[in-house]
Amino acid sequence: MNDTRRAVLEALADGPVSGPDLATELECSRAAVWKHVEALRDAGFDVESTGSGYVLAGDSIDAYSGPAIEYGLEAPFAVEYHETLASTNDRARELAGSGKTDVVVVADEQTGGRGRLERVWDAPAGGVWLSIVCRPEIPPARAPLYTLAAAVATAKAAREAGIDAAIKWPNDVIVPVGDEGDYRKLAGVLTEMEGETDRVAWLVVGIGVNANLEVADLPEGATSISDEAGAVDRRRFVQRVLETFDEYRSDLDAVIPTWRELAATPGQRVRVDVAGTELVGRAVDVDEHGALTVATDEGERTVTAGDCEHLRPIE
Ligand code: BT5
Repeated sequence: MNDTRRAVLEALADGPVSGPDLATELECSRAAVWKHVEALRDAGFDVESTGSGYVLAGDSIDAYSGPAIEYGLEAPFAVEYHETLASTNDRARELAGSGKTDVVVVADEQTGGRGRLERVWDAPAGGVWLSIVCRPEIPPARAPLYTLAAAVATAKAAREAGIDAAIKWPNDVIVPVGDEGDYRKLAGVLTEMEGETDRVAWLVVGIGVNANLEVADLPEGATSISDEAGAVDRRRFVQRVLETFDEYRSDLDAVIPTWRELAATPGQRVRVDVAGTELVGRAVDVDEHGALTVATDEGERTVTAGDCEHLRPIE
């Protein structure tokens, strides 16, 4: 959002304020003020015209749009919002390829959402589907920390929304069901990158959260925020995810300790599918790069990537 529009919005939040007063305060024309007000209305802000001027209606801003997400966001991201997109990761990759950084692509609906290994990700309208473009100065070995930071940020935002969320290695946010290791999937992360052996050029961190969705509209084994805890204010939820992600990407050493606190995987019996081979055992811990150590009958094995399934404990 440009500075004048943000100033108009702030004045409206403290309003009512008249158009001429605002024009004087911001040193612009009354026509310009009117244009900003119309643009804010288009972005979903509920601007009322009263006898004493313009005022933002209500206590909270429940709009879900680029300017609404940027407004009050305490993290340095620009937000590009689309009602519908094939995949926010695809759009974010385009932006990354043209040199952009610290941009977040958000869509209400995705028609070609992707999971890992080209799996389909169901993304109907009402969810939180976003992709963050960043260009960190890190070697590729540190990149998985960004995926873990995204899972940490998502799990924390879900907990703030009243959900008993946990992380399943490496990147799923789940809601445990019972104490036999069962769970439902609330969110997933898909990180894509380009770089050379010693340096990351860009990272696209895609986060998909089943926010305000009916479980019947989701694949089996999935759950949603609205089903677990009631509808969430998606604008605030996205802000919290971005703010927490920003906090951890600026302090990568804090990612693993927090991940451990939120993780459901260590201690579980797991089956990890690593490029076609299966590993079964007890998940022990993650190392400083986010790799999982599994105690198997043949000794400890460390896996850096793969699909992990929590198994029922052996009686
Ligand atoms: C993931 O893949 O969990 C990563 C999902 C990332 C989605 C985000 S949305 C924004 C951005 N743009 C994109 O196009 N993608 C990212 P994976 O671990 O491979 O899990 C995929 C599997 O989860 C599928 O094979 C289904 O079984 C299941 N699944 C599909 N849609 C789901 C949903 N909405 N909720 C829960 N599970 C789902």
